[in-house]
Amino acid sequence: MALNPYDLFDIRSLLTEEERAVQDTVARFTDERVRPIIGDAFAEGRFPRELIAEIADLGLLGSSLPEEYGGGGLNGVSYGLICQELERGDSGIRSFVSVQSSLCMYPIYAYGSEEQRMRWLPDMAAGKVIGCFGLTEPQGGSDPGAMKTNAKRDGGDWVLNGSKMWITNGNLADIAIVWVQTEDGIQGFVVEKDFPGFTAQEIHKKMSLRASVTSALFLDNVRVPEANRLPNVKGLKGPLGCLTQARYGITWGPIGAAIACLDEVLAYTKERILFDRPVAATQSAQIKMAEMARRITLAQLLSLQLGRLKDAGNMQPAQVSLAKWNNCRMAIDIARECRDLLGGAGITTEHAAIRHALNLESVITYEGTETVHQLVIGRELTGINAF
Ligand code: TGC
Ligand code: FAD
Repeated sequence: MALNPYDLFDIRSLLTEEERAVQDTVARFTDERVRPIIGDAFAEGRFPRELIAEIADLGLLGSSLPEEYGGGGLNGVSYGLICQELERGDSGIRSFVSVQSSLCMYPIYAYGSEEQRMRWLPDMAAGKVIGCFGLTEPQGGSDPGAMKTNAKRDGGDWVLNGSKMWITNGNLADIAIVWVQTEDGIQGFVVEKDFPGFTAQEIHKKMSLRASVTSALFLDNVRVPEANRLPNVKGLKGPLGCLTQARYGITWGPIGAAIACLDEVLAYTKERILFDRPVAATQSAQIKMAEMARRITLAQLLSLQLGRLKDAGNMQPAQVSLAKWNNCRMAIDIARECRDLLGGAGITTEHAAIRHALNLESVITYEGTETVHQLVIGRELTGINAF
């Protein structure tokens, strides 16, 4: 029996029935609702916000949170499969879900009070309240501990000043989880979009993640009530704990992007006749595609084992770093190679490869650059901090 070219090691047989059902549901959504429109949305530089309600109805926002907060109670592997299938459509759609689920709902759930959870999480799961996550600052995202944005206590309130850069969902968001310096170390605040002094400015001229909203946030004497401070975490481990959740999902996402690219070139090279034979019949094209399948298979095994470790409560940040590094590198290499195999046709958004390749330039940079993740592993191996 022929093997599935996108699952050569039958990873699917290692999934539970529920995990398979989640994957199938999201795959259908991507095929029917995302892929037909996403090339144009990317070309127009438009996030397809009309999909938000459907994404929420499918239970993809906060899917791992308990049902009492509007979540789906799904395990980590299911969340990973959601990311993979969404990113098979576009990294921007997966980004929207990652930010809402892992970077906004997760900190409210993990670090918030019960009142804060009840106030925001059910509406966020329903897609009625959209969040963004403000950690990176203009002077250097790799070193968030050096942030300048700060909050000072003033009576019962806090006054926030500073700015954040490259914030996904910034201009879409109703609330921003903003990380700031305080006298007591780094703390997180829920800043509501209509608080005076708070503004979001969309970043244009992007060549990557064009079907996603990216913004700068400005905080000019923004008065935030104590009730909006996340009370249960202090220090850099607060935002880094959210990043571990999001990075885990990002290890799966690029597998989807790589599969989409391989799928496209398998079809294209069989049809494209050059020198009296299909390009797919040449040894060099076959070696390239075999190499892609090999790297996709390794990435799938890495993310699945990472997910099983996560679900057993044993996942370590350095393991997430290794998978984020490996899987982003795998996908960007594959997307670029696929773009090449499409020849000139590969340079327009009529085909997916260049869109995925350009998107992956962001994916390999955000949530910790490739270098940051390499240095995390170097530190794990040697015990020496080389940052
Ligand atoms: P370091 O001394 O290593 O750690 C400070 C404290 O944090 C703890 N910690 C972690 N906790 C949870 N998860 C992790 N991954 C953690 N890494 C460290 C650590 O144990 C310590 O705790 P404690 O209790 O001792 O205080 O901190 P450092 O300043 O040396 O920094 C280390 C470094 C460079 C790895 C970190 O700063 C880093 O990861 N930099 C990259 C920043 C980054 O990834 N930014 C992403 C912004 S958000 C984004 O890009 C969203 S895009 C989303 C989308 O659109 O999909
Ligand atoms: P820098 O930190 O200035 O890095 C520049 C270069 O220096 C990189 O090559 C880096 O690898 C290298 N470098 C860093 N440290 C070292 C070292 N010690 N040794 C050697 N080289 C080093 N942030 C958010 O907070 N929220 C978001 O929602 C969000 N969404 C994003 C969406 C997009 C589309 C993009 C592009 C970014 C987003 N980011 C977000 C920001 C992202 O996390 C940062 O871009 C990333 O962390 C890198 O920071 P930087 O851009 O300031 O680069």
